[in-house]
Amino acid sequence: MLTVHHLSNSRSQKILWLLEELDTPYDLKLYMRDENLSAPQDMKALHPLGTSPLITDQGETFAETGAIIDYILRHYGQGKLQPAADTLAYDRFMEWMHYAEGSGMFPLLLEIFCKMSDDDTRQLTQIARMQAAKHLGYIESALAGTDYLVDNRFTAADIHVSFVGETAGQLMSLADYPNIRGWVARLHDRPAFERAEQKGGYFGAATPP
Ligand SMILES: N[C@@H](CCC(=O)N[C@@H](CS)C(=O)NCC(=O)O)C(=O)O
Repeated sequence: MLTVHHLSNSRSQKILWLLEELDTPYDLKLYMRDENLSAPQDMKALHPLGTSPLITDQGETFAETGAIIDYILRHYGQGKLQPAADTLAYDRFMEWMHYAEGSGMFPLLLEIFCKMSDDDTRQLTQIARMQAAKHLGYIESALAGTDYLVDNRFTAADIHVSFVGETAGQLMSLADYPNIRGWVARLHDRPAFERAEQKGGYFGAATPP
């Protein structure tokens, strides 16, 4: 059975949520962050990156949220939560899947790293904020007149990209982004999200990196 190595209040909540949506059984191993909010040594022993999420399946351990979502959809999804592969919707779906960690998270992580630094990072923080505004504006406009990112139906891309909206909400006001706020609230209302939170512990996002 697939094992999810779940670090408290981290991206691996997305993997629990995905598995709950798919009704796929899994073993859950819980890990707590250390005093520096890093993953504990036990996770580093599993994979050179030691970051969360990690999954182990068939004796192999994998990192990276997007790759893990793709793995689970291919091995356990039975075509659910993603468009058919030969459609334009699938190409858009993949665009969002790569976007989440490839671009969307970057300015938010930059701001978090600036907060962690003792140096004067005001200029860098300002750049991070400008970049974040660009990305939040992009997601906001993609959600205009639609409940979900792809084809107005819930897919794993919503699960993956929601971490950008949640993390941004912890760092700054989302008053100018009503579509993002409504979308995140809609996603958090899903029974599978709530089940994942019950099993994995409270998920407030933005304790990262
Ligand atoms: N791009 C990676 C980022 C992984 C990552 O940085 N995860 C954070 C938790 S949300 C983490 O493991 N932090 C603790 C650490 O790096 O020790 C992914 O999507 O899996």
